[in-house]
Amino acid sequence: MKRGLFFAGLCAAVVAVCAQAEDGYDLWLRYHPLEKAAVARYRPLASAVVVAGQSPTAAAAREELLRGLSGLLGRPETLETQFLHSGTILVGTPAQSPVIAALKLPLAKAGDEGFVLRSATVKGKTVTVITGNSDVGVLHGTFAYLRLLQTRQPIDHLDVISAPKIKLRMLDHWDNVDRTIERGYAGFSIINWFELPGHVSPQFKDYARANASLGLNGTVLTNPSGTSFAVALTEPWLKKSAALAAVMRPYGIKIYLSARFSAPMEIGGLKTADPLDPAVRQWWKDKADEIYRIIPDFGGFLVKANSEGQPGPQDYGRSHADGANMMADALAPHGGIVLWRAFVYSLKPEDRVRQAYSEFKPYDGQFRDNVVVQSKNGPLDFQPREPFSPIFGGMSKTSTGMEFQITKEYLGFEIHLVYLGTMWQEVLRSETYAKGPGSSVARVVDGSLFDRKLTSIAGASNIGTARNWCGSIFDQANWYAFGRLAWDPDLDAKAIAEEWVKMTFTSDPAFVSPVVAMMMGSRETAVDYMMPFGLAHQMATSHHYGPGPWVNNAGRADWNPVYYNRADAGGIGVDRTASGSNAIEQYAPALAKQFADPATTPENLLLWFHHLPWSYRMASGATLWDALVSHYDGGVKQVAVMQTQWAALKPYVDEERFTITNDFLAMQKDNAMLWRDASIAYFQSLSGLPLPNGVSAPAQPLSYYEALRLPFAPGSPGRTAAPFREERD
Ligand code: GCW
Repeated sequence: MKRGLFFAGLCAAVVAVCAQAEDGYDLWLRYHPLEKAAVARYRPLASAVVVAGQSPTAAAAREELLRGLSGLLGRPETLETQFLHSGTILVGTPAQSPVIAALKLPLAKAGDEGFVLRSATVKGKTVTVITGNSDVGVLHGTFAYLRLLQTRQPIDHLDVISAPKIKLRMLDHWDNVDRTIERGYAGFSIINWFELPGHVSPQFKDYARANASLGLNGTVLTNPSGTSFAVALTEPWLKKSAALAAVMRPYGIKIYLSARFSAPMEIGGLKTADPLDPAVRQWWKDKADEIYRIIPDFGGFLVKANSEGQPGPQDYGRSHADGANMMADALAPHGGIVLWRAFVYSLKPEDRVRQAYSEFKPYDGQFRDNVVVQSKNGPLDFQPREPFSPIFGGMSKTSTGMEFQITKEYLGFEIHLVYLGTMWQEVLRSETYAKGPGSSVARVVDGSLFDRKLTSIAGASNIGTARNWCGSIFDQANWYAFGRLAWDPDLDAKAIAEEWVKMTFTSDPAFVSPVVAMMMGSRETAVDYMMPFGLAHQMATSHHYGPGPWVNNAGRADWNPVYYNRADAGGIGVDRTASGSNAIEQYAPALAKQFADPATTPENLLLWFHHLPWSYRMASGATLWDALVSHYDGGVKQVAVMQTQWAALKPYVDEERFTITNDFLAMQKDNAMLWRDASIAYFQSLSGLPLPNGVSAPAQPLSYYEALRLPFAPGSPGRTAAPFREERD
């Protein structure tokens, strides 16, 4: 007896310790017990479960529901339909469950992957129904139902219909086959190619769960850059991918691979990769047939061609359309898709930000139906702030897919706390005016503006072998927000942040509201201390880690910070109006007109579109010089505020997650100061103007910052792994 008590006490102590030590592995699917009041409210409505389906996907839904309910409320009974009682959750499609079918729920609106959640009365019993037209819809509904509990929403009168607005919702891995990750800041690739296909790490199932919980339905396993990934298209490697596909399949997620344009030469022994050469076309057809024999539900190819040194159709005098269509023809018989990236640039005299549109617009309408032209959100390169790319709205006869960067290459890696939901919302809600007002980027991407059936959104992943997946806890929010916006690009970034905070930490309002406030302001804060007013590409060196607005690479007179800021004694910014590169002409006339005049250009993009004197008067009445310096300084002050806010929240967070965030905020503060001081030191050396009141001079002379060689951030072995690295930045 005594011994029993001792053990009980020991276990309780261990549980208490374990409960505190959270390493972040569980992401937003923690399912920790809810507080008593919530359990009392929910448990009577969620005390038993009937899952009708038998498929692996239905099994995944059952497993998740039991796991979630057991954790949140206490284990439910699992029942057969005939015994259902009040408080039962009925799960399945109408085809599987006559009881659900009899309710005649409005499933038409749920589509192939959506769901209906409904409170109903069956045989006099109060039940909750989780249903969809497919098992995968039911699975998505299951996650959505659990999210309601995790975020403390009412569940007694449920009447939810939800369907994804975008067809392909993709997580793109820039993972190299040697497991390094290009622009990865969270360790190595979670895909262990060496162990595949013999062993699939259990982490992969958790990866599938996390993605399915957001409704993502595709993942590109390999980096579209570099040389090594062609090997992934050979038979032994396809078998490795097939093993991963088997784990992803029950979760409604297809796998895609990057296709290296020169693969017919590298792994096929051909002398050319010319897309109009019959032997090359046949090679891709045969390759597609082979892939589908091994992975019957293979999604398709992601292609980076004629960009940053990658091979492509232009090597043979052919167009992007020729290249994309060749692959599309090979995949079409199998239902496969080509995601052809519009991120192209080569050493041409044309303004760098004009190039993607210039190269693609002439081919509008010439791409096959199974081709998506996938553009980054902005015309340049995932900078802290860019206007939206004119590809969106500018190509009405092409499926133009959105590509966001979840991994924070230009926004402080795993170190800086920067919530990207607000940035993506800003892009998605931008007006293209392609068909007048109401033509937002979201309406282009969801296909409704130009009536496109094939629609797509992709995020360059931020995950790796770090125990917390993303390198930092707050970067999990970016994976989460991307997935939620992929499902519904009209969701509100603040609402998404609130959900994530509640699911990841606690629903205590004393914690939720300050943390959400921190997140909501965080991107603007980073913009302020790094690149205010539409400045872009001001990073020092190839690691992109710190400031270098003075960098003007010898021998590379373009595409460096000086090229992008054009600062001199007279002023700063790039003239992209008719008197400059005229990049504004790529936008709809209403926008081009707005961007033509500094007075009507949004202030946060002022220097993107205009070269202005330091004395230019901002709307506030301050000079551009004073306003610029104040923004740099304000950004640093805001990081200090975030530090204080976080420190005050210690009582609400476990030690481990508190500490990593606290440490990173301190590093962010140092880094923000460096950005501010170096930028001010350089620009002041040009403007010769005094600093505005309240801003102190940079701690060091300009020469100090110029000479500084920043160490690489930890935990990012892949950062230098890709070839062409030095040529690319
Ligand atoms: O921003 C740049 C990155 C490259 C990346 C490229 C791209 C995959 O620095 O690392 O390569 O974008 O999107 O193709």
